[in-house]
Amino acid sequence: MKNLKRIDPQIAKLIAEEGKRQQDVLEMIPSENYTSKAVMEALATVLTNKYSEGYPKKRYYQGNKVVDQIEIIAEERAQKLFGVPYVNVQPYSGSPANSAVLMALLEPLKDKIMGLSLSFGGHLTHGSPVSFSGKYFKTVPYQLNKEGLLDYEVIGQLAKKEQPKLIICGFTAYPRIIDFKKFAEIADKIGVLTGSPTYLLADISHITGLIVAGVHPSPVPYVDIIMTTTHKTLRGPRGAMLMVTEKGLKKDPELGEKLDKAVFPGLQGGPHDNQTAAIAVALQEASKASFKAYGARIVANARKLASELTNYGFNLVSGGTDNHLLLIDLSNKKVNGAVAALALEVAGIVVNKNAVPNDFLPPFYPSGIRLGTPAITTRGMKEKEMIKIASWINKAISEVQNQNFPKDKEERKLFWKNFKTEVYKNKKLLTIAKEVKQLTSKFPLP
Ligand code: DSN
Repeated sequence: MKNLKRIDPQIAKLIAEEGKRQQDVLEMIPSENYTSKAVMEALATVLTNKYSEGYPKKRYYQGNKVVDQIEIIAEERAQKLFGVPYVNVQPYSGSPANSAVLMALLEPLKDKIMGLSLSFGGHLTHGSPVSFSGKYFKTVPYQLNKEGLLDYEVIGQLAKKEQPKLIICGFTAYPRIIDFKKFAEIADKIGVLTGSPTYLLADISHITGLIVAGVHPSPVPYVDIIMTTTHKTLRGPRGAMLMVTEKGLKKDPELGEKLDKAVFPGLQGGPHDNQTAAIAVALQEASKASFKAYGARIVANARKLASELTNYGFNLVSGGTDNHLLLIDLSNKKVNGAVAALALEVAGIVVNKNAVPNDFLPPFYPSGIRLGTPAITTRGMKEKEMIKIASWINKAISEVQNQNFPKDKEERKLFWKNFKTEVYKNKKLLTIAKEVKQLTSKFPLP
């Protein structure tokens, strides 16, 4: 970074600070990860200088001979890795990619989307009323059952009644295996009932790496369209891909063209060619045998962490995990997710506050926290470290549990303001942070 240091020392210093933060703490937000140096090298290249509106060999600007090759390589690698006939690697990120699916397939204010409710672990773009997806399309949210699990029977009944044009499966806070076959049966039945296709979209952003590694079933045989971000368990740069399966093409042979048009010119301008190159690199890395071992290790670590935390009396939504993430309902510890997440951050453990199914608390102070193992597994941590991490989490939460969080809005604001000052002085949390730093110093970033 010698040029950056010289030209803009202020930004250079902050980037270095963020690098140190990432090194010193346990990054346990389940949607975060560390890319390889090779991915970052591809990002920081001359490709950022280029405009390439359009698609390979059909551009609106000259000078895309090299970029065409890069984009084709990225597409071909994704086709091979996932076993799909069509890929678009241009979406800037997950939300634009999901928006492109809606734009390609649905008529605004008329057609219905059926996705998991945001408060149960769905995504904003799966039909939440605060997002484009819920404002411009009719939506029918489904929920999880009392155990925090998908109830395919109930979802099927809702689909039959509401007859959505698009069903979305794939979530941001669901710790269990998704049965894509059951979702397909639901969508196919609606198609037969209405005489026009009901599309099934799998948003696999969280679990892509696990699917590639073979530790989560693939949606490819069952769904029509797949959307994935590239920066979570796949460990690439920020970005997203849209894929169409053989089944999707059979349902609608123009699905690929429709998605292409929705991405560009529908929603985006020029693709970020440096990002495309970095996606290609990540896909190459994910095709190696070592990536399979990585995926299996993510799940083994999450399972170990889940069993240790359960032994400490933590209440895991759905009773455990099959994938990379854990959703903890902290109600029995008498602490909310906002207080717990901040205390953990002071202790060097970075998670996010999260609503739990049927949460009685508001989204800013929800009842739970969400944490996961993709990033710490990238650093090489294993079961032994999970045992230690669980004991630190337990100690840190003990420091802040059993507090009476006020119900009154104004009192709550005051409590939160005081807590935000006091928590940084908590000696026990600061001691944990030191111990965390000792551990993380043995596990360098890629
Ligand atoms: N923000 C992502 C997550 O944390 O799951 C979803 O877009």
